[in-house]
Amino acid sequence: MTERVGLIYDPHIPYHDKVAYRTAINHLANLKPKLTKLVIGGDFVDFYKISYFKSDPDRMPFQEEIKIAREELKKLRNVFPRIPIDYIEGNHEVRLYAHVRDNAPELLWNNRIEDMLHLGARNINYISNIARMCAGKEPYKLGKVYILHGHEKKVSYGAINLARLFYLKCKENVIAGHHHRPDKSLVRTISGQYEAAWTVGTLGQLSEGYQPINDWAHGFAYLDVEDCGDFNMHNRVIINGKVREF
Ligand SMILES: [Mn+2]
Repeated sequence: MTERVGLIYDPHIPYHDKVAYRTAINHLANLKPKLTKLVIGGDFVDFYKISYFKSDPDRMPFQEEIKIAREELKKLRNVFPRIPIDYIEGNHEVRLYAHVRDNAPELLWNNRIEDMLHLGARNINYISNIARMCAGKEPYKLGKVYILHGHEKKVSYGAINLARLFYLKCKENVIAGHHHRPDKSLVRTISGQYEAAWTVGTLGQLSEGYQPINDWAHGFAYLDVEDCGDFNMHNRVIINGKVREF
């Protein structure tokens, strides 16, 4: 049986692009055959107010960010009521851990992101690739392709050949987000194997104050994974509200 896995990256809720986010979710919800799994690829929540970077005092309070993130996770679960949802940690999720560690380390045990976002109640499985690798395990993988957020390995923000750089860092099939820019790269190894890397676009806003000029694009993806682990990647961009192949 082929698994069909939806992939959404970087909505940065509550600062998501509502049209792009809704377009991606609707598209994934209406696929035929249907999704058998959904993966949130990280930076689902922005955690703006607890960033290391200086924050704009006019932005919404932290508790409001959390409230909206919980509501969006509840809505997402309602759209996909029966399939597994895996949530991979991004660098913005790490902000919660880092904030508590640096300001109230005694409370670290009682401030897990899984609890704060009510992931248990939504039956959403939280995965940290960094924690897995520190424990000697592989990062999250679907068939023969690794699924990263993208912060697990330093790749220059100014990279031109973004997907190729990810491939060169990982040296196996890999999909990542984090850079908010879709890209792809295919290589053929000396033994004749094909390997590839993809980056997926963002569902956040395309103009953030910290980097107003950029070549970000809205996007999402889905992946058909065969029993043998071979897979077909469907990377998509959203341009003028329309979903396009990339
Ligand atoms: Mn990120």
